[in-house]
Amino acid sequence: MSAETFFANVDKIRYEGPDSDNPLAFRWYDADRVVRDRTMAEHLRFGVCYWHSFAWDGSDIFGAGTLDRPWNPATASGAAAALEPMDAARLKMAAAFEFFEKLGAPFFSFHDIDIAPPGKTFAESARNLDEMIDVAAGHMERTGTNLLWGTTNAFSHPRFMAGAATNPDPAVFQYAAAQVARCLSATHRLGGANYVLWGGREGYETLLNTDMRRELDQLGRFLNMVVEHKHAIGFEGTLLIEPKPMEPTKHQYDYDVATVFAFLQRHGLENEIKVNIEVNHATLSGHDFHHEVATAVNAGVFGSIDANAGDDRLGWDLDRFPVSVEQMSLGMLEILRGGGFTTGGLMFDTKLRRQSIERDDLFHGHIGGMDVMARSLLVAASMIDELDARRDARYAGWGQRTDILEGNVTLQQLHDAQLTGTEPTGVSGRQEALENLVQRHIERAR
Ligand code: XUL
Ligand code: CO
Repeated sequence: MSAETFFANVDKIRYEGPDSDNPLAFRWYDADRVVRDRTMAEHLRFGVCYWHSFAWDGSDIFGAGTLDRPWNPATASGAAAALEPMDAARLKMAAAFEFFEKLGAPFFSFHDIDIAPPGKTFAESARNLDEMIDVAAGHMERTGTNLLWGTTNAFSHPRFMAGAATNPDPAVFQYAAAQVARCLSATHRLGGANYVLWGGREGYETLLNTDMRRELDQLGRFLNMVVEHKHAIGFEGTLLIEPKPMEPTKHQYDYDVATVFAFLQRHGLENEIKVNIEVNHATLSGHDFHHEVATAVNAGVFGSIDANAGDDRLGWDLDRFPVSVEQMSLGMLEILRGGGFTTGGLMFDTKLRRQSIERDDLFHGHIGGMDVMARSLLVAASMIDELDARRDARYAGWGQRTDILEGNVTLQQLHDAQLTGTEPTGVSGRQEALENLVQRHIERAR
């Protein structure tokens, strides 16, 4: 079964340069090209997600699945519909690794339920997961693909309708804890670089029935237990919370990076957990992507990125492949300012539009996304020194006033000095000139 080919029309995707017209080639992502201090592959650390690309059939809340996915029993378009769930899971995994290898993505990510079918009991689900982890280990070894992160789906099953860690029922808390313990261990076995916690339903629909203080304390205890487990099993990857303001709940507790950082500090977790910033979640929270990166870098909790995009006209999580070099260049600039990725990377938490029904569309989406991110890296690398010099010059006056921030002067002393001091005059912020500078680098960076 694993010898089957799902993407027979596509060979290994290669770099052909910006002048290529081949839609199945990279025009900007040249893995071994050195940009500043590292190769493009090392800067970008691309990952493909299992869920939207291999486990989703194209259904939405108004309609049934549309996608041609012969490995997915839900689509009934191929062999998988007649298979036992574990055999279907193996088929799906063969398709996924064929795709990772042909695309040349160094990493992938999964939820537990993406790769292993749920059993009738937790024990059976756990056995299924363990079995599929062994299968995944074989594919990883064979193809050289690595795991960027694993995560637990504690939001889809009806038991989680009122949350997982924040559920009013401790039995659900226990179930979620068991699931995270198992999936974190599985991630450890596969040498995962990170483990992500997205609080899909850790929020509320109405405050009329919600004890917010209690729920936040439950979440704090839950995450402390996850940290304890990480150390107990010797997992050396990074734990990441993925902020999102809403959807599916009306309000999600991990609203944005600043909210998550305050929560981490309150629960003594700020040195243990970082953030996985998703571009479309940033815009849903009313922030720019680059704002969220800068906030995380400043707080010392920058971890990883889910590289996708929303739509200005639609107020929900679209998970489109990134298409805007300007938007992504500003994000990449803040990533470079923060020193780049350590364990994190750019994970395509992206899904095709449901009319893009052919299997090969998965390649077009990812090739475009990788090229946009690679080009954005080039733009960011090309403009960072010029922008940083301008930014430093703007604050140059502080070089003479270290006494203030070092705490060697009082409010009264500043008052007394100002009585005889000169009146400050402003200097131009030069915003438009800087925006023109960004455009110049977008036009010229190659
Ligand atoms: C949901 C989302 C998730 C997380 C992992 O909006 O982004 O797929 O990335 O659970
Ligand atoms: Co995500």
